[in-house]
Amino acid sequence: MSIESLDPDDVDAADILGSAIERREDPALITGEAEYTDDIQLPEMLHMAILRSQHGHAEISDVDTGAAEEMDGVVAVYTHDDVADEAVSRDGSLLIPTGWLLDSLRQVDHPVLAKDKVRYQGDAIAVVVAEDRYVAHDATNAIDVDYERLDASADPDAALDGEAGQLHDDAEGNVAFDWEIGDEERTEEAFDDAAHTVSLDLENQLLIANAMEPRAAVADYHPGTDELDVFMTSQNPHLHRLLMSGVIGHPEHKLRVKAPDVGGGFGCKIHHYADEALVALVARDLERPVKWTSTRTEGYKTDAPGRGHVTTAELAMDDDGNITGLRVDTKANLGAYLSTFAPAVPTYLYGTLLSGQYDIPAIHASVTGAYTNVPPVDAYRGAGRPEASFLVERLASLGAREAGIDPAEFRKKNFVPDNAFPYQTQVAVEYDSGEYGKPMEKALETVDYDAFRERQEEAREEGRYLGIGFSCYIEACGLAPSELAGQLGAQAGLWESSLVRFHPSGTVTAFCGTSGHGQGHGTTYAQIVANELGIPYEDVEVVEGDTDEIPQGMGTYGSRSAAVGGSALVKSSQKLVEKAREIAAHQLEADPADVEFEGGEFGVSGTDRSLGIKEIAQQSYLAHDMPDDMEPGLEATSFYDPDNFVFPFGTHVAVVEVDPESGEIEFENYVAVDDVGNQINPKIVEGQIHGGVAQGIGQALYEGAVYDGNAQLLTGSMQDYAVPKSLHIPDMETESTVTPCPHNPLGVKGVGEAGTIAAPQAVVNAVTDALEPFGVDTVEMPMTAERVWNAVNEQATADGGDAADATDADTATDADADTGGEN
Ligand code: MCN
Repeated sequence: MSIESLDPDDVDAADILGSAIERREDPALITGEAEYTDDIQLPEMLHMAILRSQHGHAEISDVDTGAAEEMDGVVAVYTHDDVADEAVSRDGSLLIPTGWLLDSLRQVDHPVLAKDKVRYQGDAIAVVVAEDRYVAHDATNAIDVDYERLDASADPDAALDGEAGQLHDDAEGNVAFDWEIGDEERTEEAFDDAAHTVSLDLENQLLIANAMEPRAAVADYHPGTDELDVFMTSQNPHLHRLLMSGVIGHPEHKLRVKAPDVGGGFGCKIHHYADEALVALVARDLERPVKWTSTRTEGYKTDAPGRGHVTTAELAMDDDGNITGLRVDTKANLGAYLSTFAPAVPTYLYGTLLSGQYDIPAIHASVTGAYTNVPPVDAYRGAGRPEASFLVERLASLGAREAGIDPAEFRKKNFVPDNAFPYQTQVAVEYDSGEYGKPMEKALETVDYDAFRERQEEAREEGRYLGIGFSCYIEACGLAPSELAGQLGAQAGLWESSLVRFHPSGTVTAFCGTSGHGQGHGTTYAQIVANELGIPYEDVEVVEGDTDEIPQGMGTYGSRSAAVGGSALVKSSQKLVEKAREIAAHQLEADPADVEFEGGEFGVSGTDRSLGIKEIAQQSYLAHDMPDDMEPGLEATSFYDPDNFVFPFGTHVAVVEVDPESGEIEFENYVAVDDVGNQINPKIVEGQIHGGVAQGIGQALYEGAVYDGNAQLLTGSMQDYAVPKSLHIPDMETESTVTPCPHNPLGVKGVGEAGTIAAPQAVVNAVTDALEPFGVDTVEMPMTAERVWNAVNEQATADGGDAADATDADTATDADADTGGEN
């Protein structure tokens, strides 16, 4: 089912919340009217380019900038010592901080410009500022760096084994942290008593975000006032302002960070990088505006990649196929330095989701964070939760196969029961609400599961291999409350803030501290505020992404904006209505308790006296007739700090056909049934699912950052890193169920990452289901044709056949018999 967009004019005001109205931001985005950071042109603006390390790991003995400085058009060249400033530095370096600490964390210095060592290919060594972008880039080539190469590794296992050499003096053995969650002893017992166990070695590969717009920044310093404006591709301007203020030593109240239109982020524009701080620093130093725009190649080398897990996971079951235990050991790649949220991603965003949708009585997970010679690794769409969901759902399919139970039935019998909510998992978190059977049933119906299994049998007879894969995912969004986040190591609160302001003429501006970059907040936030205030949708304008306009904020990531930002807007709107109610009561000569508010009108109960909220707004600014001691004006600010995370869930099902002779995979169908609580705008929800699934399919089939033995990136361009094109993504059938969140005023859960979290394991499970007759139970992502072909042939060789026989239908049928038939 595809949802049809509605013209807001055709929707009754009372129905605006929950309607699939078209996105108001799209006309500007698709007609070139949007203004991205690189579109900004300021008088006298200079351009910055960054010289980056060619090597994955090397000592630097000398950086000769002489020739670059001589070049026409070059205004300045900076190296480590030029930007060091004792006032704001440790050990003579400006350092990039991390925003999340763990007890066992070994923090390491991350200088803005490398001091005497580079630790990944792309590490910044020097910057050139020139009159022209091309001169700046050319001049970086004229800088001579003396490198002495060191052993390097992009692989966390190898780095922990000492194959990468020692990256930092403060992190012996390249161990960034050791972390665990769950009950080890109980889990051991569960495995001792198990009737069936399965084990899975898996790699969750490194992915590069590939936002359509590369990272960029323009900084403009005003010496007269000491104000420094930074326009940048940010998902969280207030957080960037706070961190940058510390890094470059500029007072926070004189630093403005504004995100103009941002062309996608997928996580990679959350973090504080050295690059944007350098733009601000040199603009202040030169007292001229400076622009830096990452090239696509630079982005591949420096945008924080995500995932990067090497894991062994085991599932224990009793005789009836009930899951009794889960044991996980993960090595997590953190890259060369700690990025902003890096320590949280493979720990609290991962380990706490390992119960999946299942009632698992014993879980234990240990995670070792490894420093390696790749760019600092951090959140990429899903961040920790896809890794957890992938592992749990792969094990669920393997467990079903081992226990001889249909994979859908196996899941259903292990779901957390509907009456168990709120459900306390064995990995710290408490799920808010859920009815896990509902999306599963809807998905089974949509794919016509029984008929599929019959078709699959028939197809196998004809030598065609169809497969179906399930993914019953859970995610956690809106990390909260702040007190808990603080106990877990966050160095910031995770509330959200909003300001709702009536103008005297009755229109409204709603400011929110989130910072959308493609999610349609301009539309959905206006729906929320219009609904709360009972005014027309087109009378509400939404402003985000500017520290000068919005009082405070935490930004957009972790699918938190609807649940946390949206709730903050509700709170401000409600405060505003309460003030308006008092003004109305005063002017209507009634007790406020007798004044009811509905559809934008304040009415005195039992009478026909009423006043509209727009009229009250006007009165509040005229201030000619206000209640005693009440201030003029009609606006309200709120901070909303949630009681708990929200836990969206769903079932995704991929149906594929695999050609064992070529290893090619074709989609027959993809069904997504998601439960994101109440939906503010079902069309936007559907769009988020589509985009998210596309990225999840990207991970399953195409994407992956590949480094060689010297930690040189081999997939450093769109020629080599396969971002899926629209033709690679199947038509999807999207459906939903609604289980409202019980603890936020909108009853919403997040949707921005759901598809990315759900899709990879649906596809892998479908491929392994298709190849079940060949005894193939695992194929590493990305499942290229070569990997699939190899999996078929390696299994055939292991079974005693030869590779040539593997794709013979008879061999397949024999293998089918050997492995006990259908899983
Ligand atoms: N929404 C809704 N009903 C719900 C939940 C959400 O109508 N029950 C709407 C929201 O109002 C919002 C959109 O859906 O307009 C996404 O909301 P939410 O799930 O709160 O996620 P965020 O807005 O916080 O967005 C962050 C999320 C993340 S973490 C990544 S990564 C991601 C994503 O959003 N990156 C994106 N979606 C993206 N979409 C685009 N186009 N570009 C990116 O970079």
